[in-house]
Amino acid sequence: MLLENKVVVVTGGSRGIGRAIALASAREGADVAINYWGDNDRSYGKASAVQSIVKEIEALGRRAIAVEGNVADHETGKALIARAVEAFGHVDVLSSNAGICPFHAFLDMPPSVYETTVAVNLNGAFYVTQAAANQMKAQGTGGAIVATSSISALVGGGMQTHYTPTKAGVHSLMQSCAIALGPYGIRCNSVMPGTIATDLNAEDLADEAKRAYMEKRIPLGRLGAPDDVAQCVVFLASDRARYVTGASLLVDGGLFVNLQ
Ligand code: RM4
Repeated sequence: MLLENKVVVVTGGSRGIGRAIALASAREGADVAINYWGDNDRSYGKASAVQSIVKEIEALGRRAIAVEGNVADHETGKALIARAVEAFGHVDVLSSNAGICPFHAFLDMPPSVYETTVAVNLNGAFYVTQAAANQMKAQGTGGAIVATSSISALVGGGMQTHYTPTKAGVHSLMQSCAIALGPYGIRCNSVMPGTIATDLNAEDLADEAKRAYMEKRIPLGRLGAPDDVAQCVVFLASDRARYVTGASLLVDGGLFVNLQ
């Protein structure tokens, strides 16, 4: 078990990649604090999305709590960490995963779309990372922070001019935090998912031509699944990556390198 008796905090953990990270962490022996915001997704039967993942984790014999909060609010990270410590006694891993990607053209993008995307994806990552790092430092036993950056930190998207800078910023945040937090034994790394089929891009990929184009560009021949990313997050969070910090891991099926 790679995360035996660890406490893992996941932001944006009710759906998509975050949900997979929460589940994968529990399967590897962790208790999980799951942040969510606006959980109006009823795709998981009668229970809300977050309650269904809590039940799924408890069915594995691990503990889980659901904590609502918008990571864009600088108080949310502190409250989330406090609830995790209250419930489980300590925090060992932060998966800073919460993010949005409202696809939008550049020239007529309203300030609200730009500012909300930056507030959630970048400011949110900063505040939650800061809150978790302060708790880890106080505990004195190190820790691991894994941010969900993106292939979009490295390449652009015509409908993502607001989004790609935030993913580049998340990657850079982990690089600088690796330096600032190394003295406390806190490792900071990022995963860079490629095109992973989640509700974040369901509308975008509902366009069959777009979906076929993306699949054709991926050497492994398929869109990614959330658990493809979650397994890499578990690795970076685990002691197997004990000498890895300030690094990033592309999880994209070869999409980034595929020029021709
Ligand atoms: C990723 C990448 C994918 C897109 C998601 C929403 O960073 O750009 O292609 O589907 O974001």
